Amino acid sequence: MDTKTASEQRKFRLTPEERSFWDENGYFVRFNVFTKEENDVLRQIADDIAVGKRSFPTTNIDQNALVRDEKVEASGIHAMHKIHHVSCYCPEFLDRVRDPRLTDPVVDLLGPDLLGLNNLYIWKVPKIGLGFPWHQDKWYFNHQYKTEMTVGTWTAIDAADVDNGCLYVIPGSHKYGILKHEDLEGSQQNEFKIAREAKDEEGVAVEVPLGAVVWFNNQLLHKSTDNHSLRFRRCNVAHYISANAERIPKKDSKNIRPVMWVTGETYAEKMAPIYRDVLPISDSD
Ligand SMILES: O=C(O)CCC(=O)C(=O)O
Repeated sequence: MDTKTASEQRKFRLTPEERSFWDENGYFVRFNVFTKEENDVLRQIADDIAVGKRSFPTTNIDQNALVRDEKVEASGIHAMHKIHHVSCYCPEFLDRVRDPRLTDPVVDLLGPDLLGLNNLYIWKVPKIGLGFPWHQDKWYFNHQYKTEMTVGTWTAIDAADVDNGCLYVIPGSHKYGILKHEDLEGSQQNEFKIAREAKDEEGVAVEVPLGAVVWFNNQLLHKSTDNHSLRFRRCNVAHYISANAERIPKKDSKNIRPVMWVTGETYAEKMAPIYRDVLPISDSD
């Protein structure tokens, strides 16, 4: 498929049906967006990072919490949970973030000037892969940026279903406002907090074949369950923000998260620094 379209063509833009589903529910899904071969390129890079064949900042690598807490033994890929800010260090992931099949609908939602925020690759390995609690990604972004809406895309590297830990969403919860998020206890991935007010019975499983993409409003309540199957459930998550958004100044400049240019104009005074190319990996990373 020729995906290198001129940006003004925008052949993957939102349909009116998707737009009204989005407005009502806070997400929508497309099937067959990426081929297995295209996703295999990302999978191979992530696996190479997991086994140390490709360098990546160790601060951006999260082990499975059960392995970390020595509750189960696993190594290599099977000890992985996720890596984050991947598109800041791997050109193939940066290309994916800028792929019009992901960005055309985002331009319809956020406008023509887009920046890429966090970018994750999640393994959720067979049997021990852990889920994520109910949360709203915007709770996290609100500590870093001032803006009305940000948009996430969730690409299925493998088919995802209730057995291997697919996403669950609460349709319409993007209209709830931002709920309180609290710490988790136990062997969990402790980088995530839980929105305890979310009602589990309102959750809808989003089962998808590999290559499908879920676009979601970052205020949408979502979670995922543990992987009880013998299959992997891998995904790539890319978050977008309008370049018109403003960064909230941080005292500690070392902890400023990198923001990647995606498309359109930039407003450096609001968001500096903005990167156009992948960053070098230093020895201290
Ligand atoms: O892929 C998953 O299991 C959940 C990911 C998620 O909730 C997130 O990235 O915010």
